Amino acid sequence: MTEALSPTTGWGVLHLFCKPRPDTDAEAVVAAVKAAQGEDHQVVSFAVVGHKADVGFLALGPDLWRLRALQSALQGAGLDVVYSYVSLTEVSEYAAGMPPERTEPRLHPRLPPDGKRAICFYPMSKRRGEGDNWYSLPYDEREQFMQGHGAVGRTFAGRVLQLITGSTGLDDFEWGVTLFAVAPDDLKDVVYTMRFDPASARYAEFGPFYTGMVADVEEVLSRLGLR
Ligand code: 76R
Repeated sequence: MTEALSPTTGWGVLHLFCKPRPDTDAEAVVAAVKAAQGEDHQVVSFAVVGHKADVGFLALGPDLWRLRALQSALQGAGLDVVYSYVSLTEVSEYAAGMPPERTEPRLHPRLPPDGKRAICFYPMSKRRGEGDNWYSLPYDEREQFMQGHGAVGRTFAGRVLQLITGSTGLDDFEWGVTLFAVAPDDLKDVVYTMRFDPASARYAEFGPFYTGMVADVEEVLSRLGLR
């Protein structure tokens, strides 16, 4: 076995968005997911709605090699990866002062959350424009913005769980945003509401959005007609 490559804090996170081929082997997909689970490694499966993909996997855990092995096994099972995102779990610098019972679930989340079967993923960055440049603001101002953001976010408690994973230097945007919600319109509501919050209104830039339904990998493949 190759020696594990792990972040010093937190876990690796790999979002894979796939499409089946005519020769996709559903049982091999199930086996790939099962093999990637265990010893802190988790894989959340979801059916994707819309043309961008058919099935999505959110894999996370300490060893990047193990995430890579999942990608290879899914490809070997006949899935084409049509989009992906690489990031690491993190505690936001503005949440660093929170007690461990608040920060620990950010670094080592247990997924998927109960009762939140609607999922969306999108990558985002904070703007670095000539006028509005997040990174040229003093810390206190950024902290104020993020306190406002957190206060708006907390009004969605119980309906939406956010998983913010950092990707500066790792992938094309600065964070992966994964939202788990009770109902699909909770996703729309939280993202729309955030658009008015200055941290997003002035400073957020977004990549493509992927939406789906969380279920066991067997169920996702059955619902796609693959088994
Ligand atoms: O971790 C915490 O709960 C503390 C408060 C908090 C932080 C620090 C928080 C709460 N967020 C934080 C950080 Mn968030 N969040 C987003 C988006 O679509 C958009 O406009 C933006 C995408 C949504 C929908 C959302 C929802 N958040 C961040 C960061 C990191 C910034 C950094 O470190 O510089 C990003 C990129 C980001 C983006 N946020 C919440 C929510 C919700 C629903 C909450 C309340 C969560 C809760 O109470 O558990």
